[in-house]
Amino acid sequence: MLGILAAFLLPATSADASAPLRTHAAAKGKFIGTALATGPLANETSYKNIAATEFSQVTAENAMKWDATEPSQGQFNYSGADAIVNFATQNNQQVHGHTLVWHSQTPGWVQNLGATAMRAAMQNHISNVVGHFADNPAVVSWDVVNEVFDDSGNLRTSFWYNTLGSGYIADAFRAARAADPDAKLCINDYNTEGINAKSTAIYNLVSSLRQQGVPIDCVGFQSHLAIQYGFPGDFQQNLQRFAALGVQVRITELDVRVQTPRDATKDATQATYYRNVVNACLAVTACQGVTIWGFTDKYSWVPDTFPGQGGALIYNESYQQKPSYTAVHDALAGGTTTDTTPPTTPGTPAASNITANSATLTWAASTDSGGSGLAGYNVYREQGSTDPQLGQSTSNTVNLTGLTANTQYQVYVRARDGAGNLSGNSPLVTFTTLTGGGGGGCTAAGTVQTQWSGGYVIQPVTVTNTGTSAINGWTVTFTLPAGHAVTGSWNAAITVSGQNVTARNAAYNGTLAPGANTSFGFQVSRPNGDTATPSSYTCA
Ligand code: 9MR
Repeated sequence: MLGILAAFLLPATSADASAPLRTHAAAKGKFIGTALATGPLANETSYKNIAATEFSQVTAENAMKWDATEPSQGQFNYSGADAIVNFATQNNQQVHGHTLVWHSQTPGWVQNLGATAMRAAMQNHISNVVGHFADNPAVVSWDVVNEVFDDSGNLRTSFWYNTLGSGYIADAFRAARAADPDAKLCINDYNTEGINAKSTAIYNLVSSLRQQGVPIDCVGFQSHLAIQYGFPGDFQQNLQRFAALGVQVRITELDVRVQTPRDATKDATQATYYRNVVNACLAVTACQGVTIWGFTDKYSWVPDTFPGQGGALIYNESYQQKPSYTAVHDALAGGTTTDTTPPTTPGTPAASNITANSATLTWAASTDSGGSGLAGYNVYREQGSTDPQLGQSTSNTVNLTGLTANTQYQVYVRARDGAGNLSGNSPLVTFTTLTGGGGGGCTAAGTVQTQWSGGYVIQPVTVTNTGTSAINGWTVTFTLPAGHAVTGSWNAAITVSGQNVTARNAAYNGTLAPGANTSFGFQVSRPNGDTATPSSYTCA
């Protein structure tokens, strides 16, 4: 009765705002989940209450892994797994099975098998574990394979791969489908939130498996993030490209660690990461929901694995809600209003560490007030009608690579927010990459042609290609003695910074065949009576 009265008397928004995460998630057609540990689930009332009230989905943090379910060959133990599935059933939650085939937490007896026996053991394990839950409506999906790629996008050389070759992946999916034709079957990995070599390798694998008719339905993005590494600004775009393959996607193990101790600033940054992840999932129809890897900082894998880091979850050690909880809550509860306010324009980039094919740019950071938060920066080359993108970054610095040697670049930066709004263009920075050296390098030597009390002429400075292939552009650097100043030059473009002089080829003498040479010259003024001249020349 009281409840009915309260619902009647309170304004709808207030009742709505105090609703748990799962209520808001359900209204958006998504799940909000947590990993569960069996110890506190059995022993701690606060843990149990929050797990039941706030979440509509659970994943066993460890209880369904191979070392828990089949510690000895053929001896299956479902005590922990059943405890979690029963809890989920009582609380009307769905369960994601984690995980069937992984290189970690797999007993030694599996790892030591030969190929035929290992394949049979894998199929038997999948068939037993998935079969055990196949008729349970709470268990709706499985991580069939976990972390099968390394960070470069090559298949991980685990004992699975080393013994069975890449075919174990398709075999595992087929075995899982046979054991439960209704469960959604997933591949799961970390460091795959943004578009990168590893996520692209998974994308290609999923695409190829589906073309071959291998039953794979879903891709999990673990999302173990850290505020010091920046937010992957292309997360939503990445989810979307997988969705276009026809698979479901899900955030499977979200946490956002900080360097401990926590403070209000770190908490606020962390909260934007949580909000951005939830918003990315909300924006992608194929995203089923978000699972957080635990909910209280009292129980988290982070401090053990990353000493000095922690505070990664949405409740503190005393089960109090953190700003990250509010961020998840508000993102799930948010209306359909979208952020249309772009971030502020970044400052003028400064170029440093310039080589023949790379350069570092740094600029004054942007801010974002539109709600979705600053996601990162895109870096473009000014080239007229279409400006190609040279790189992107999640912080206010980028290392551009793959540049062309001895080439002038005019570059600007635009900030990007979580909703994809782009800021205005920063002012341009202009820099010129160094000469490549043509596969062997070059030398430069200068001769004093004439000198007088107040100056001298260096002619020629001979530039020789000492390499084995042609040079397309050269750069000679040298140092002027104190008080000396260049007053003229020919056959090279000279720039001076303090006492450092850079001479680049003119348009007509940059190409040198192996062994060929060319020359330039310059004139310098110096204090009366000074007899010094530059002592050496460096060619690149
Ligand atoms: O959180 C899990 C921790 O309790 C275990 O000790 C650890 C063992 O490898 O696994 C942790 O969970 C991992 C998950 O199963 C797969 N992705 C990475 C997770 C964090 O390491």
